[in-house]
Formats: sequence, structure tokens, C-alpha cells
Amino acid sequence: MNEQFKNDVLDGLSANPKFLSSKYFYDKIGDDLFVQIMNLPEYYLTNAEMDIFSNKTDELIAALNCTNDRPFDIVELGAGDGSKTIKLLERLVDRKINFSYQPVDISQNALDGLESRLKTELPNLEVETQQGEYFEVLSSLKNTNRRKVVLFLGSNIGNMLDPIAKKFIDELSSNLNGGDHLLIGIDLIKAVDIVLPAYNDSKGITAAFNLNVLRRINSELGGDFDLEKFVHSPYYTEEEGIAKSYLKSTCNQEVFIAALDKTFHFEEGETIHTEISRKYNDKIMQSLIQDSGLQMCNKIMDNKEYFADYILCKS
Ligand code: AVJ
Repeated sequence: MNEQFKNDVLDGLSANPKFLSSKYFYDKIGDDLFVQIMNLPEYYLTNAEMDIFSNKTDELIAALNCTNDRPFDIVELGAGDGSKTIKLLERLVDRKINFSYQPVDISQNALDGLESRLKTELPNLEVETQQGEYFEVLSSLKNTNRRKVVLFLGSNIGNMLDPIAKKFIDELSSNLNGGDHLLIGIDLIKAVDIVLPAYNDSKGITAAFNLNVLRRINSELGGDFDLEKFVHSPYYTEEEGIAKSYLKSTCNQEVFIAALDKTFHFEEGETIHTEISRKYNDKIMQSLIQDSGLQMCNKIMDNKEYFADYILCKS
């Protein structure tokens, strides 16, 4: 991982324009910051999907065909702190439905937290965690012949460019069997005055989250980034439907990274692109799943219609 981090930082900071992958936000400090983001009033995404998981739980269960006729595994990609999923898990346990829960996340720290929470809150639930990146874990879906219900919540797919997201869905689908389901949670395209504050909160938590990638380069790769000399700079238009985050250099400066034995120059106003958070509509979703072998079976929205959980079925 460290070797890959090193190579990715070298590639990204040598490019023009500069970029770094948002997957590097998530160490212990980044996980904590993201939990704080999910609790921000401006970050409507979590509340909206929580509304679906809390108030439309039985609808989700019916759409995902969760019954005792056939035992199944719920595999969650990018489970994080699992706060929304727990609503579904609780309801399934209440209804005495047999299943196992297999959360996957890039952060072992997040998985440890989730596992210990589930031990106290749902002690009889069978839980098996797996640390890894999305693309890496797909082939392990085929390890058992039990039916799969795959959850991919929180508009996590929005971090992928459309061609990558399409490739991901194709690959995921090819690792599913007939009767399996995919629940994919996506943020819907809406006005800038709602979306932009979600990525530019008044407390500066999102700024700290974005800057965390530079702090990680300092601590893990011996960088000397001065975090005071970069500012968080988000961008969104409803027309494009993609929130983008940048770190902008506030002056002309040089940054040395010991692990790379290399100095990088930043012009005043120069940016590092760190994240895309794509927003969707039915048409974009339809084109993402086209020819993947998955069909759109259901769409469940929150009461404000900000967010949608699409239920896709493998035939
Ligand atoms: C976890 C990828 C869904 O893109 O909205 C939150 C991450 N970035 N604030 C998102 C994030 C800035 C989040 N996802």
C-alpha cells in the first residue's frame, strides 16, 4: 500500500494539471473526519439515504427479495461506519431472516469499528469483514454459491469517472449469478445551492478532509507540505452534475517529499484535483448499466427526492 501510495503521489504531482486520488483520504484521521461530514447539516446525502433505510426498510427488503426461502449474504462495498446499513440489518434480524453480513472497506480502522459495534448491537449476526479496494474484492463474490445481495451505498460510486464506473458495474455483474441483487445508492443531480454547501461546509470539516491527503504525504512519505498554504476549493454546476474538489496553492512554493527524493513546484493559484463526486439521473444510471446484464428493478427515494437507492437484478 505504501509503495502504491508513493507511486501514485509521484504520478499525480508530476502531472499537469496535478491530481491525487480521493481513496487516500481514508486513514484513521480521514475516517473520523468523514464521520463528522456525515453529521453536518449541509451534507444532506447521509440524511437522505438514512431516511430511506429507516422509513422504507420493508420496501427495501421486499425489493431485494430477502426471504428465508434461500439463505443469502449481504456484501457491502465501502461499508464505512455502517450507520445506514444497520437499520436494514436490525430489521432483517427482527424478522428472523437468515443471512450473513460481509462488509468490505479500504480502511481496516473503519471495519474494526463496525465489527465491534455489531458485536454489541446485533450479537447473533454472522459478520465477516474484508479489507480491500472495490475492484480487488469482486472476484471473491464467487467464493460461495449462496445468493448475494450487494450494497454500494452513499453515492460512493460517484468518486469514479463514468467509464470506470461502467467497467466496475460490468465486472461486478459478471461476478453475480441469476437472482442476485445490487442496491446502489446515488445522489441525484440538483441545484448548486444545495450541492455546493455539502462540499464546502461552514465549519471547514470538508476542507480538513481534503487537506488530509497532504497531511498523509507529510507523515507517511516525509513530505513538507505547509497545510496553511493550500485551501480547499470545491466546484459544481447543475448542468455538469459533478462536484469536484481541488486543493489550491495560495502562493508560489516548493514542496519536498523525502520518500521520492523530489521537489515539486506550485504556482500561486495552481490546483491539485483530489475528488469527483458525480450526481446522477435515470438516464445516466441507465447508460451505466447498459449491456451489463443487470436490470433496473426498483428505485426508492427519500421524502425530499434528493437521493435514490436503485435496485438492480441479475437475470
Ligand atoms: C463518500 C464518496 C460519497 O463524494 O460525497 C464527502 C466523500 N467528499 N465530502 C462524496 C466526500 C467530500 C463522499 N463519498
